[in-house]
Amino acid sequence: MGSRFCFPMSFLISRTLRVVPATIKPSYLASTVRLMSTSNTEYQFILSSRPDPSVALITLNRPKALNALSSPLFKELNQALFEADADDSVGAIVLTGSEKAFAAGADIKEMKDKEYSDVYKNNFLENWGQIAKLRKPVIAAVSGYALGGGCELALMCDIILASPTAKFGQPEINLGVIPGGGGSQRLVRSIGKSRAMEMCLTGRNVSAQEAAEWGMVSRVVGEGEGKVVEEAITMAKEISSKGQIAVQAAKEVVNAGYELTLAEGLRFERRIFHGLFATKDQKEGMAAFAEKRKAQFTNS
Ligand code: CO8
Repeated sequence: MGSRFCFPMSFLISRTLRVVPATIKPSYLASTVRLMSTSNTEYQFILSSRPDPSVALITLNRPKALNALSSPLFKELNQALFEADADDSVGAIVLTGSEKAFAAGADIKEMKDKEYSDVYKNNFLENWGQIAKLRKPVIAAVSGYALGGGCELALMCDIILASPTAKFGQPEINLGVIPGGGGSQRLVRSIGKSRAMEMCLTGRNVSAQEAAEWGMVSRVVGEGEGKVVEEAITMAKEISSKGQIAVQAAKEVVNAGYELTLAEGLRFERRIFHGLFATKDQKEGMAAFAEKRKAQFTNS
């Protein structure tokens, strides 16, 4: 099954090796990256590693700007996501930031002097939503600020785990604009109209606990530096241990539920369910249950 990413060949060929800045605070994340990185590519604004052969960990890494999302950062992020999605050994992807900030929004300093003609003509933000098109599941591990584009980036992921320090918000209203990365649309579907309106119209930050009560995040993970990332990696490993065709199918049908009527969605789910009977993993999974043994999926 091919990726739905569409990158010009020149972009892939012209990627350059860059050195990770030495300013990263020694932490669980940094040590994870140092010890377990298997990626050949080094980046300036992100870290990309494999904490387990089956898990890609991508860490936003602009600490001085609280991981503000810039065009160069998104270029690197899309490349790392593309590589992980295309890597057969990877079953799931974890996206995280720092303890202080998952991401404090789109880079306001990059945007402040842009004109309508620039943003319209160059289709600003068009490539900032690629993460939502991946076939493999993406888990956001959020600590600290997830504001504006940072909140929207988390919402583009399939599962959000939050540390107790996480703060979600859409403060664009304070800048004279509105969410531009799908926040207004995904929030309505995630937490309902009234709460989405409150977030978009007041710009108020929502705590991790409140976000969990509202169903915006799966759960709040116990305290401690790196805990939420550890938990996300454990979850990613668990997902990777399943048959990958069924995993991708499950992601596809859940996402289709965003777009379809109930009748259409139910029909789509049933058709995909039927289709899985053509896979060896279905035969193996059901035989293993009947024989009281662990299934050995071959992703075929
Ligand atoms: N853009 C650029 N720089 C930023 C941003 C940002 N969004 N957020 C923080 N920074 C920079 C600060 O300018 C500061 O830099 P410097 O040291 O050079 O002055 C540094 O990061 C540290 O920030 P603070 O000193 O402000 O740190 P505090 O702990 O005092 O405050 C806050 C932290 C509350 C997070 C504060 O920095 C803040 O309010 N940031 C802006 C939050 C915001 O408004 N975000 C929304 C931006 S608009 C947007 O996201 C549009 C979305 C478009 C779609 C994106 C699709 C993915």
